Amino acid sequence: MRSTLFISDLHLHATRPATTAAFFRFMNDDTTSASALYILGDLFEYWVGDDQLDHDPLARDVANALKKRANEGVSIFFMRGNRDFLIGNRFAEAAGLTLLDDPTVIDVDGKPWLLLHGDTLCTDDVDYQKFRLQARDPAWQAEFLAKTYDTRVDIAKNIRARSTTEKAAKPEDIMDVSTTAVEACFRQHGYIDMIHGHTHRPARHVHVVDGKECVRQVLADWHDEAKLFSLTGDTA
Ligand code: LP5
Ligand code: MN
Repeated sequence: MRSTLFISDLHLHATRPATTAAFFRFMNDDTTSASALYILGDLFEYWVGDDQLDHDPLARDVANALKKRANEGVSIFFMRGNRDFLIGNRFAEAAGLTLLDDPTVIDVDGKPWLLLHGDTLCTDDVDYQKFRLQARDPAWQAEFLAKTYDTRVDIAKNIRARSTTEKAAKPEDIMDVSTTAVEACFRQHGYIDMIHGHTHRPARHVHVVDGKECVRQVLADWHDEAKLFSLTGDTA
C-alpha cells in the first residue's frame, strides 16, 4: 500500500546545510513509494514573497525537487506556517503543489483527518497571536511585499531575532497548544483526529472530548534527519 506522508517545520535555509541535505535525501528516498505528501508549514526558515525563487537558489532547488516528484505522480500539498505564510501561487506552481487552507480536512483511505499548522491552537501565547493577526492582514502584507527583496529579508531576520529573544522569556507551557483550544477544535470538526506541527513537541496525544477519544498527532521539527509521519492503509 502506498503511503501518505506528513512533514512540517523543516525551516530550510542556507545556514542549515544538514537539514537541507536531509530534505533532499527524503525527497529522493522516502517519497518514491508515497502517493501523497503533505507539508504542514514552515518548510522554509522564512519566506518573504514568491520572488524568493529569483534570489534564493535553495528556494529554487526545493521547488524543483518537489516538482520532479509531482510530475512522477506524487500529489503534494502545502499548508502555510508562521514562517512561510507568504508562500503564494507562483511557488505552488513552481513546486507542482496544491495550497491548502488552515485548517483542512482530508480523507486518507476512508478516514478523515484534520490538518493544521498548529499555531492557531497556541492561544495562551497572546503576544504571538497579536503578531499573527497583524502579519495576516492583507494591507500589512501588501505594504511589506512592496519593499525591495533585501529590505524584506532584513525585516524577516529582525522578526526572527525578536521572536528568539521573546521566546527565551516566555514560559514553556504558553508556547504549547492550549487544551481549551484543542478541545474546541475537536468539537468544531466533529471529533475527527488531527495532525499538526509548529510546537516542536512530537507526540501522539489522545484527548477525551465530550466522552469521545480524539487523537492529536504532533509532527517533529527537522535537524539532521527527516522526521515524517506516515499513514498507510493498515495504520489509517
Ligand atoms: O518561529 P518560532 O518557532 O521561532 O516562533 C514562533 C513565533 N514567532 C514567529 C515569528 C517567526 O519566527 C518569523 C516570521 C518571519 C516571517 C517572514 C516574513 C515577514 C512578513 C511580515 C509582514 C507580512 O512566528 C513566536 C511564538 C512561537 O512560535 C511559539 O508558538 O512564541 O512568537 C513570537 O515570538 C512573536 C512575539 O511574541 C512578537 C513578535 C513581534 C515582532 C514584531 C515585528 C517587529 C518588526 C521589526 C521590523 C524591523
Ligand atoms: Mn511554526
